[in-house]
Amino acid sequence: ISGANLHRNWVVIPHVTTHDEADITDLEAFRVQMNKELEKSGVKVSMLPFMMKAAVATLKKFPEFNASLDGDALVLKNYWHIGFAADTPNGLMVPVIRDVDSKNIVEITKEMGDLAKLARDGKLKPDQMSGGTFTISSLGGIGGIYFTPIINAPEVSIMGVCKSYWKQHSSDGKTSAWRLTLPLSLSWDHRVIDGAAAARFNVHFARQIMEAQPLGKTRAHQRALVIGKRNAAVCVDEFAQLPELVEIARGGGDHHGDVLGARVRPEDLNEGPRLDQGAGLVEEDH
Ligand code: CAO
Repeated sequence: ISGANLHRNWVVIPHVTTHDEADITDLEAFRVQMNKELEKSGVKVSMLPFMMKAAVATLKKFPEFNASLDGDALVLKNYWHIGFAADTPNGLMVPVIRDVDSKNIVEITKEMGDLAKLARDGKLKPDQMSGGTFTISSLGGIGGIYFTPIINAPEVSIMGVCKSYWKQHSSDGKTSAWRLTLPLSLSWDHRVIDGAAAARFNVHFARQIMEAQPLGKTRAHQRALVIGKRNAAVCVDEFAQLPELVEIARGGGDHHGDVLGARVRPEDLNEGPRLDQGAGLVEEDH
């Protein structure tokens, strides 16, 4: 089904792929803990929804990646509809989750499950596969280390992720530690994006994930996760039943007011990283 589109995109778009890696050790521990708490609800969260949140945070910082090329005009999108590649008996399909910025991890997980099932059953409607602004193609459940994902036009970039693996990292050349490492492969349209921007995009994306950390020390705080210590995507999950993973919006204002849809007590936030001194407010050039 997708063969003609893939061929056209490969031929028409000058693709370049930039590879990088992200340390997901802490995020994976958080995900495992979250799934234990969600066990009874039947929801099982995979890495992909976290990747989607990290993608939105990164796309907000690099808007030219969340765009389409219309003739010679680059149209920047101020919404974040993220497609995900799904492997189906009928071949590759790309369902789209709309407004990922305003959905929490559990909502994204459920919608992804529903869309993936529709895709496998051949029941996806055209509007469920259109309007995407960026795509993630995950082979993480299968294997591989790096690959070149094909851009899903009219989008101008796509993130490929492969299976995470344990790798020894050293920050000083003297000591080292085993870290769970996620390979990233970002393909980008060279008519729109240059190599330096693509490398910065990957570094920022990886940092969103790497710096993800629970907000505080108590049980309630540990359900709260910050993605990006001092930047856009701050996920907060308060009391167990229905985790509220939210994003602190960019822009000014008191950060408690910026927590979208969360029921978070200021004291919960204050025990964590100094959100009041920058989360979601600081433009940091990682
Ligand atoms: N590293 C290690 N393990 C990973 C992982 C990663 N990056 N990503 C997922 N996994 C694990 C999951 O945790 C899960 O493990 P458990 O069963 O032990 O919990 C297992 O792999 C299966 O995950 P999944 O693939 O079912 O779930 P997902 O949310 O990661 O992906 C979907 C969902 C629909 C994207 C996937 O099923 C799929 O179709 N992938 C193929 C996409 C594809 O074809 N891309 C290529 C396009 S170019 O031709």
